Amino acid sequence: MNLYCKLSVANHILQSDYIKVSTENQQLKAERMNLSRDRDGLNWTLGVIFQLKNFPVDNYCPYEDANTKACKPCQVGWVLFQSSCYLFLHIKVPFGHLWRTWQGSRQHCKNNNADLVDIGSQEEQEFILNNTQAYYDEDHGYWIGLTDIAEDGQWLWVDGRNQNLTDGFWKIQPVWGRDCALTNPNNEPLANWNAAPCGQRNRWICESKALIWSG
Ligand SMILES: [Ca+2]
Repeated sequence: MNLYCKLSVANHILQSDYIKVSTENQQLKAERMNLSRDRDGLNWTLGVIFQLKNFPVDNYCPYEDANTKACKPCQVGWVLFQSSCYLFLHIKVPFGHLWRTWQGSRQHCKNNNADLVDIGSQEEQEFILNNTQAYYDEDHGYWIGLTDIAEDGQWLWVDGRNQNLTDGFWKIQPVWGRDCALTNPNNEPLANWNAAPCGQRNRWICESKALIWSG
């Protein structure tokens, strides 16, 4: 074999090696993306668990069959929307209805590793509309995690975020003596937040971070 032939064979081998390596490289890149997505998801889950005092395993990870438990994004009975889980309280008790004050509602959410709902977007407002209904009379609705009880006129969400009266989905300008907000299904869908006396008893909505979220 002359030199040209030898070089040409070597070139062929190198070319096929190159194709093999670059295919493997592509596969590794794809695997790396999958792994980093899984890692982000697990970090999210860990972050949610670290915020809890106790992790209610049976509520989040019920038995799928006799031997296998599988974790779900939300506790049993809660509804998943984007990266959050929601509990809509329409509880009926034997002697009427279980409605609560704003504080009482908030305590119930906290007892369930959640807080009163924080409505941060129009999508979330619409999701909530789809899961609530008018009941009892025009003044009753569902407590949300918004109050100006600390300072009159300074409306804050439960995480401390400020809520302007010109943004959001207010129906009326809140008035003195009405320090807690509810979403009222009797009103216009995108203008249905009312300020109400915190001691009024209403249904309420809890929100917590989903246990599982892939971003
Ligand atoms: Ca929210």
